[in-house]
Amino acid sequence: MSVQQFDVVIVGAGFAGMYLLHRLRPLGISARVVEAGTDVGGTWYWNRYPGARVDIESMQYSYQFDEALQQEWRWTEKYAPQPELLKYARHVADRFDLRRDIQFETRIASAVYDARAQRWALTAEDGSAFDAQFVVMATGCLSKPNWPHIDGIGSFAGQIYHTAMWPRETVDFTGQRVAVIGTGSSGIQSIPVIAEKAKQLTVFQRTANYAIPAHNCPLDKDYEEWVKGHYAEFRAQAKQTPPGIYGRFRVGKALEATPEERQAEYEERWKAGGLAFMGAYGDLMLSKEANDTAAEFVRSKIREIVDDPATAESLCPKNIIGGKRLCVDTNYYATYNKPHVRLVDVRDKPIEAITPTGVRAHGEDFEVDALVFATGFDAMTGALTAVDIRGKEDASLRERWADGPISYLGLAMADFPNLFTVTGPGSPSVFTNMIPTIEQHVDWITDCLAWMQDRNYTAIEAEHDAERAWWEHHQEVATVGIKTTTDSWYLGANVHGKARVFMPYYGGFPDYCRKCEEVVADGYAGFAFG
Ligand code: NA7
Repeated sequence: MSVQQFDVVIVGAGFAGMYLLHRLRPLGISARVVEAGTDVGGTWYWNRYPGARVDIESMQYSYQFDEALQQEWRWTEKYAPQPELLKYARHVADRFDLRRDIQFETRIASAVYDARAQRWALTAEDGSAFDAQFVVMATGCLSKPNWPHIDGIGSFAGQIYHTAMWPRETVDFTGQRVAVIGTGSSGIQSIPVIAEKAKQLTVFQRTANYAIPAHNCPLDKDYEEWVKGHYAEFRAQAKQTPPGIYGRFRVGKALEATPEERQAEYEERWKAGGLAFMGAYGDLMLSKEANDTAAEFVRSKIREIVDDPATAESLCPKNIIGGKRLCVDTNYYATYNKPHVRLVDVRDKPIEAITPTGVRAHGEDFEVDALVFATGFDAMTGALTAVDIRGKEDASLRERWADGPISYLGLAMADFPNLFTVTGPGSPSVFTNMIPTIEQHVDWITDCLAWMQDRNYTAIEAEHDAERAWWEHHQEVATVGIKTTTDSWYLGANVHGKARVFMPYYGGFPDYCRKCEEVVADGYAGFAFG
């Protein structure tokens, strides 16, 4: 196969890859997006499981780079379901004529830097080869599925699914006995929908999670009009909040409120629904005692909703609220009131094995027709280390990150010149509204390439000192408060054998953006150019 040459190869055609391609075109920079799937959409291409839906309101979870796009596109629901999100991604691809520069069904396997030529050689699993001056990994934070280490996983004779690799064909569970393993966001969204069809549903729960009702509904037309009439203002305000989401975030302390005031505040937020629940007080993630007040409120709701006291108790999370990512649900807890739905708590006694007929746990054989793994992702680093990336002097990213990642601003790594990561470890990414965060990174990378073009620079590399200093700051910020007291995918704790290092930047979107702007104002401080 002949080697295709470009200025930039972008890996991944999700929201990041698509927007980057669009931004590079006016600069006259030749770019090719290489995508493993058959279509654009990234997360929303792969995660087609029943009930998959965004957990940030659609009016916010959307691009803002093009005014006509954000005015003309119409979401139908408060929280868009996966098919609509995929439709949106496809619409953007068509609207901006992106497909002609995207190569689908091509999974990059390796990227090797030639320091003399200052170019990258990329090879795909199918043998396709690319030669590029720059590589941008737009591979997403939650894109490498995590399969648990359970004996006999390959022996199951029925249908096996992973929520993050859901088939494109409709899966019909009507009349089937189904097991779901995992109760993170994907499990919590899919369980109620699977329960509607399945004859019998058994859920294997290792860690109970907090879920706040979405109260999803058709998008209110007046609200849509109001937002569209004030989009610029609305987006600007969102940028000033730590998660980059427009909403009510209070700074007052839970511990300074009376029990009655707290109850009223939590009730109001429960009724409003969604992730904004954690915006009730400023100290919820700073003090365990404050956190307990919110956690206990949610536990009381679970006990109210779930009829069987033993099941309710199992469903009550023991961790702090907000340690793992909060889930946003529709009928999750109430699903356990259905007579054909059973919860099996595998916290103290892990699943013993997958057998040809089902799941063995607690010495019991649970016979099922279909097995759904809702076991999440090798988050933040998984999709990056899945590619054999070799920088200067054959430095391997996989080896460099064996004890946990290190990156300058989540954008670039020392010894890996001309390589950028969109929303990489060390950037706020998953703590924020992903699309605006992606836009911020893509704008930064594009501006940087334009700046280099103007000065005839051909190589850029993060400096070791800057990388180390940023990483130290990032780790320091992570330990402020109680976030890291819970095992979570933020820490890599969900993946067997993965180093335990906190990965997303916890200092908030506004501070992070300021830092990125300062770096630019300082002539790209912390980067060396050649
Ligand atoms: P998550 O949130 O990582 O959830 C995965 C779930 O799978 C979680 O409940 C895990 O329990 C469970 N799990 C993993 N391995 C096992 C084994 N061996 N036995 C039993 N249970 C297991 O992934 P999601 O896909 O739900 O959501 C990821 C993000 O996507 C989400 O946070 C949103 O941002 C969107 P554990 O908690 O590790 O004990």
